[in-house]
Amino acid sequence: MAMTGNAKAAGLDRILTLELVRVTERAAVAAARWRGRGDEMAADQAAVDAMRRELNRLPIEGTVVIGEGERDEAPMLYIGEKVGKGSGPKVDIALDPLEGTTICAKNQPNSLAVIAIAEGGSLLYAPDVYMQKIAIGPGYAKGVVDLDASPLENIQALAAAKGVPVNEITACILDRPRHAKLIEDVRATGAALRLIGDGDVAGVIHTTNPDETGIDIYLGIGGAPEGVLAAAALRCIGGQMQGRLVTQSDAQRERAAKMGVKDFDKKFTHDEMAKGDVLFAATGVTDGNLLSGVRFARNGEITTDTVVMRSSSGTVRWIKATHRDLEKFDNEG
Ligand code: VTB
Ligand code: MG
Ligand code: MG
Repeated sequence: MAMTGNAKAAGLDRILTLELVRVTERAAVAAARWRGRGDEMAADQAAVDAMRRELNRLPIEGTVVIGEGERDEAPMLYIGEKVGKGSGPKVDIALDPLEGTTICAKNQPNSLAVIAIAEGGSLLYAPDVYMQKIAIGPGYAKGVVDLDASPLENIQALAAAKGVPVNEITACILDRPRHAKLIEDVRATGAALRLIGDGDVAGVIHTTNPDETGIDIYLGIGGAPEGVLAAAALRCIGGQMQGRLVTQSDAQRERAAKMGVKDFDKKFTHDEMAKGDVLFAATGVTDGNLLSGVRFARNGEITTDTVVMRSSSGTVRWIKATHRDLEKFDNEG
């Protein structure tokens, strides 16, 4: 199924879906070796190196559009970096080799290796600023919740749509001082909270399976790059999300403008942040609510747990893989 030229009319070459698994698996394994060692930088660097090495083995002409930062601050997987073998479809890539570096360093739940791939020009080029976000899982009418509605309105509407009392709704929010008012307002509705230290890509994805994760809605301000990654996931697995950039200085607005953002106050829906055919993969680094962390067995076998999905088909695959002799291939072309 070799493919030449650009992505097909039907979307991206589906063979890339499974190729992506290897990319997040390898990043996750590299990061997992640093779990619980209190060294966020080392964990992140290991994930970045591994992800970049695997990406450069893919038959794509890829451009990193959401990555580790601007070229002058990130030596690898910076925004604009070309990755892949250079032959194959032209794709845009959003990635976070270790989403939740602090979680990994502390060996707490839900750190992930994450990537999304889309046809060129179809991901929002989000600068590294904050984004105000709201997300719920699939099965609800469009517009049940809204970024501009109050927490009370949103939680009540969601509870009614789910057919449960408000006190059976759980909202996931990043535990930050900037969310003091939001946290108070959500508690006042009667809903429960899951306060997380980091990792809002996982937080958003968790809304897609409340029975398993206990999370019905994600609310609050997190990273804009993480917002686009989460939007890509929801495009594939279902659900609704809205996001709005939060710029705090002229310098940030300049950066955003340079990346093509025209309207700073625009409320983006998830399908505006990630258009067209999108592939998304995430591998658990530490144990999480939907994905197990990497396991290192005494016999040398390594087990990884990955979800990989594609928007045009809506296929969601959960892939538990056992790896033997993983490092053997590290130095191949
Ligand atoms: C979130 C979360 C990330 O940053 O985007 C958050 O998903 C927002 O930034 O895991 P602050 O830490 O400044 O609140 C992370 O926690 C770290 O990248
Ligand atoms: Mg990162
Ligand atoms: Mg991150």
